[in-house]
Amino acid sequence: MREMRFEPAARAAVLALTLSVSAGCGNTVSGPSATPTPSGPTPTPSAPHIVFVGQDQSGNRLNVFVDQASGTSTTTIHVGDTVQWNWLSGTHSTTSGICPNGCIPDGTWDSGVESGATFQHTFPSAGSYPYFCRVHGTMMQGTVIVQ
Ligand SMILES: [Cu+2]
Repeated sequence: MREMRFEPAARAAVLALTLSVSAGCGNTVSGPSATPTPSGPTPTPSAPHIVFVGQDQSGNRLNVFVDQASGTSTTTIHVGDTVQWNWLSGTHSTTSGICPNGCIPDGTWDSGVESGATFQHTFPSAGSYPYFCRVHGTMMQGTVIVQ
């Protein structure tokens, strides 16, 4: 095995690192070597798509869902993406289902009635996912389109 040679500066850095690690009293070592490595076949997920709940883009408190990107109640994402609803005012839910004759939850997701909350749902399959607010019903609906 070939002998490793360090420049004096590198030798000092190694010595300093060794000292700082050994001074850690057995606690978990932090730093570059402690960075967890993602495991599993799933690629690094993208940041969630944000939908504002209870406030329009002008800051008016309304019974609306407003997608941050589209500015409408429709959110368009890709398979595997996550939507995060951020409650900005009022008391609402994000509940999957449709409102033909009263709003019927379909069980795909339901935040429950909340205020000042956040709620996330990840969409593993393509499709169109309508949702509504349990408090405001047909007045307050949105759609997630997963491509
Ligand atoms: Cu509502």
